[in-house]
Parts: sequence; structure tokens; C-alpha cells
Amino acid sequence: PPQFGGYLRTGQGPSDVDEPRFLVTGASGQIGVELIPLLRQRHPDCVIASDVRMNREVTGAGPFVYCDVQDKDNLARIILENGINTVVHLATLLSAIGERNPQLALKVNTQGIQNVLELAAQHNLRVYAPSTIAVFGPTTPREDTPDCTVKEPTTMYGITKVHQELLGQYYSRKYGVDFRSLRYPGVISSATLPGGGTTDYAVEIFHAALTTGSYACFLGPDTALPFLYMPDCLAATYQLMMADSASLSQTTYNVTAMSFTPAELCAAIQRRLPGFTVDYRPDFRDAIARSWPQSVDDSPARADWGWRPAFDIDAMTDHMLTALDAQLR
Ligand code: AKB
Repeated sequence: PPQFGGYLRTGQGPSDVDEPRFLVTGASGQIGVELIPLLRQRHPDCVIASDVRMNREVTGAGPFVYCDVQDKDNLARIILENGINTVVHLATLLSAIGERNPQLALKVNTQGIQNVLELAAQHNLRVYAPSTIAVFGPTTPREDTPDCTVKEPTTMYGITKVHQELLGQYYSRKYGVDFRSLRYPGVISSATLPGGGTTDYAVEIFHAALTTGSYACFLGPDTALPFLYMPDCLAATYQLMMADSASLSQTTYNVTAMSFTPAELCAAIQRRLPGFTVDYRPDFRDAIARSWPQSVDDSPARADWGWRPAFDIDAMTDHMLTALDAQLR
């Protein structure tokens, strides 16, 4: 039988049952499109996907409801009417799109998590909501950045995620909400293009390599960032969600698998596709990336719940090219 570790509780309320019943917000985004099939496979008939936009990959493959996370009443109705006990809160505006519309990012990102945590406290829900390396800023040490360090981000996205981290910790301490979070670095995946991030170049570059054979990169050649390949991202997410609460020493953890610059990723692709070319046209996203860590220290995740990534830059590049090539045929 599945192990639900720290999720088991006593007393009244939805969390008493062993079987989690998930509501996933922001289901049509890069993480949701791959996390939802995994959750549905491991917890059949227990996953409701939600978003404000459709993505056939998730909306067609199981229960889907419209949900704007800013609307607390609608969120409450969905949770109560469906016996939800676990909210996977993915709805967010990422860094680059957030700088194009900071007021909207502030509203969606802060109201969304406030509504989710408030309902979690009222209805005894568990919450998983990813954070990001964007919580760090120019005053943070950029190499092997630890979990506990200066967090003075310069993007609205980063500011809203610091708010999320602190609020999650507050609701955990004050109301006993089971809040868990991973600080995702750039996530590379083949199923869906990410939307509006600074790290999106590392996905776009693979599509370009297999279609046009050339790519105009919006980061400079030497701008290093940490990354995770999607299978590792899913493994880390599920592992943390299912970890025994007694093993957790903090609510939010760094996770990483590799760090590279655009020039290094280009070289990895060129070793497999020698004709591929990249030219560099850094824009405002390069400045964002340069305010973030080049590498992070995820040793607390490794020590507390056994995090181990499987994909380095070479394994990821091989896997991405094979997966995308099969899709494009
Ligand atoms: C972004 O680039 O905004 C995201 C992130 C690092 O959180 N991928």
C-alpha cells in the first residue's frame, strides 16, 4: 500500500483519510502537464486539475474545473464539494512575464497562496506550492547558495515567492498547516513549453536545434544557472509531498541537479548535432538571471528526505533530443 507518512492525522477532517485527494491549480502549465498524469497514475480517481486556461494534455485526460486562484469562494467550493485534502498550488506568473506585468504578478501570486493557505487552515488541508531560485537576489552569495541566506529579490515574481515561503512557514507554525515547498531552479522538459520564465531558453534551444538548426539566445553565453530535468523535478516533488513529516526540518528546500551556461548547453547540443548554431542577444532576462544563484546547495533535501538527481547535462541532453525528435516526427 502507498505510504502517506506525515500525511496521516487523527481527529476530524479530510486529512484523516489515508488517500490524498488532490486539487492541482495552474494545471495547464509546464509542471502541471507532467505532474498530473503521475499523480493520476499513482492515485487513480483522486486528482482534479484546474486552471484558467485549457491544455488538452490535462483538461482532456480527467476531471478539470475552471479555477481562478484569486477567487477564494470558488476555490472553497471546489475543495469542499470534492472532498479535497491536498492542494498542489502551481498557479503563478513567472519571472519574465511578471516583469512585463508586475501588478498582475503581485495580485495573482500573493492572493493565490493567501487563499490556499487560509482554506488549508480552515479545512485541514495539506499544501504543496513550489518556490524558486528567484527568491534570491544580487545580495545573495551566487555559488552553492544555501537554503538559509539573504533573500532580497529584485523581480516581482521573486518578491511574491519570498512572501509565499514566509507565509507557508507562518501557517505551518501558527495553524499546523502541512505546508511543503521546493525552490525549483530552471526546469527543462519536452512535453510542454514553459511560459514566461527566465530559464525558458534552456527548453527553447532544444526545439530550435531540431527545427531551424539555429537559436537566438536571450541570455549571454556566460550566464550560469542551476537546472533540473523534468523526471528529476517530478521525483523530487512527489518524494517531498510523500515524505514523513518527522523527517522534515524545514518547510522549503533547495533542489538542483546541474548548473550550466548557455554556451555550455550549446556545446552539449553541438556534440550531438554538429551543425547547430547559437547567437547571443541578451535582453532584460539576462539581468534577471545574473541576479540569481549560479548553483545552489541542496544538502538539507539530500539529508532529510533522500533527494538524489538522476540527470546531469549530458544525460538530460540525450533524453531531451530523443524525446523531442520523436514528438516532431
Ligand atoms: C523562471 O525562470 O521564472 C522560472 C523559475 C526559475 O522559477 N523557471
